[in-house]
Amino acid sequence: MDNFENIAKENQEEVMEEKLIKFDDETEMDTAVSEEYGADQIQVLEGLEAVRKRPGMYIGSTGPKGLHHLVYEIVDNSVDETLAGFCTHIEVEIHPDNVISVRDNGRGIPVEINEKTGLPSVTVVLTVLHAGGKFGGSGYKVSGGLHGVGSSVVNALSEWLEVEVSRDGHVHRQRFSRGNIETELEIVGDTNETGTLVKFKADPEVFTETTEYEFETLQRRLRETAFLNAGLKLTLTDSRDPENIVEEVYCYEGGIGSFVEYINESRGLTPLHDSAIHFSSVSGDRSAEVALMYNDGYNETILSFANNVRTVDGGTHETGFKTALTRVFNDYGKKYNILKDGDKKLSGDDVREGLTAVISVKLTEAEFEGQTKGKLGNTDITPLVSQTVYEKLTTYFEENPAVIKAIFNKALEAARAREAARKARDLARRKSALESNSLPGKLADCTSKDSTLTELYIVEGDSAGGSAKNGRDREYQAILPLWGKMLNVEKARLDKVIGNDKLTPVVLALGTGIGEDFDIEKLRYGKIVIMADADVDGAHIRTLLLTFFFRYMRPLIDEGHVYIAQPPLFKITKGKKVRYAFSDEERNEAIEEFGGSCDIQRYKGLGEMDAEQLWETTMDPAFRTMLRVNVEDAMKADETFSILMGDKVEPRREFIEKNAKYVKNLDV
Ligand code: TSJ
Repeated sequence: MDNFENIAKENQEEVMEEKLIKFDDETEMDTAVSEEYGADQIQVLEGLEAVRKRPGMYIGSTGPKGLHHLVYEIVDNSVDETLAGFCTHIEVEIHPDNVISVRDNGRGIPVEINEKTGLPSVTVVLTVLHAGGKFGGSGYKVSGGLHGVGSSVVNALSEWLEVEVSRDGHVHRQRFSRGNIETELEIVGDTNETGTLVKFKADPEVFTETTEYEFETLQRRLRETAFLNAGLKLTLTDSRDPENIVEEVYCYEGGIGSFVEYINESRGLTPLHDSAIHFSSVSGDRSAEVALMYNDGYNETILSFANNVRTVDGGTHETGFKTALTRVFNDYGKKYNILKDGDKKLSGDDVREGLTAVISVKLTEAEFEGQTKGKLGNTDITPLVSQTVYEKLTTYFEENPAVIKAIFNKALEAARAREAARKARDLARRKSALESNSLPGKLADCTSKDSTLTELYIVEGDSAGGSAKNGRDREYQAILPLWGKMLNVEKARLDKVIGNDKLTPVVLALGTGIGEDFDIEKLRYGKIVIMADADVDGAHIRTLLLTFFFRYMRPLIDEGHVYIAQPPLFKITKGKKVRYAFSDEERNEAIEEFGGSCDIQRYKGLGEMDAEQLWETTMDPAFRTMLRVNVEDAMKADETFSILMGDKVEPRREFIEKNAKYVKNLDV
């Protein structure tokens, strides 16, 4: 706590600013509080029987929550006196037998006789149920009308309640039981001080579950009140055990700035900057105050309040804050060229990662919405909050480059992490699509399910695919035609190719899955044969497929499942004699053997062969030759792929020029 108080002291400048605003508030208040407060302004509305009949309607529950609510209702009256500028110290004590006392050093509740009722004002305050504003519309502005409608409710639900008002040189006292007057208001002494003391005992007939207060619950609430009202001193004393009287003091000159520092510290988070960023502004009868601090964690904590009441579900003030925060970051990033791409923007989540913030607004007639009334609904507070945050935070960013550098980097990192997470999600989605048991529509499967005997031919182009389908051995050979032109995706990265689902049919046909999920046991074919033209396009397809297998299905390569078909380059015919040649040498040999003057056909593509020719030359296990791909081949393909598909144009052109011959020779 010592440490924490030190942090609070470092905020001297912000405190100064706040004081100035408080003065503004006060002048506002002076005109706001009725020029001549009169007891006759108090509206007499309803009896207290209703409260005892249905206590839950007034305090929410008669359990521990409702019990503690009694204390809050009383304390709120003193806080209002603070907001009015007349109270600096509030003392709360839990006495033996769970009697509560609340004492403040404000002006003291007025005691003069109220015209309408003929009763002292203080008696009216404690015995008449006030609906809505405390003293009707005209008495108070910001301070009044916030709370204080509940003091008579507390009285009604107390076995007994005593009030002592120090005012006009005297101490005035009155006692009630279950909301009924037990003694008239009487002067019991003289004093030159002012203030109000209320002491009460919750009625066990109402709070049947428990009348025992929890120190920590009251502690939390009073500390929060201290943070929300900078400079206000609150004392909590527990004297239930005379042997062990506990007293704590809560007072924060740094207000909600200290609040965010306290939250970070109590959660063990390391702040990214020395002290909270804290600012506020007042406009007419509304005010907005915001404090924020970034830590090295990943959560966002935003606590918002309207008229010192916590708005658990946020609302219009929180919306204004979030909108402005995102805008400040993006405008700053654009101005200083940190966010360069036109489309690159930080999201709200990005700029709120590791953020702790407290938003506190004060306004007349706050509207609390939603099922639990935890959401502020006043729309006119949004622009006040967003303008304040935008202007003051932008200024702060400009004036504290070191601080903003750390914060901005964190937001950028958050954006990167989010992008990476999105990609991982996409990949996971793709993976699950790749693991489905369905087979690609274009696959002409074989009838045998014995993967030691079956072969999958991956064939370039639809027409070659058609020939392969008709020429194959249906029992053991499956055909999967691949897309036609491969060069169109030359510049695409491999992951993009996968993203485009170009390779999905291959993965589905093999049945193994990819990457970490690859399972060789699920492989549906013992041999995977890549069958493509003996030209540049064909070389590209081989390179792509080998690289893909090498990177994502490595065991296929390691265990020798991948082959490259070797279609002939020439058909040599003389009369009825036919010979296929796979190289210039073989061609010349055949010509010599046939005795010269032969008919020579050069195959430019697989599509030029009919089904029978393709079977005879390339697919018939009795005749064909195939290259089994080893790890070195695949690694070379991977390298080639990197050059071919890489971003750098120069090495790619160089490579293609240098290897033009190679490529023609099927050397992938
Ligand atoms: F209402 C209550 F009894 F629950 C209660 C009220 C309990 C406690 C502990 C404190 C208070 C309270 C009320 N503290 N300070 C005040 N102030 C007034 O009621 C007050 C004083 C002066 C004037 C004025 O215009 O002169 C107006 C008000 C409302």
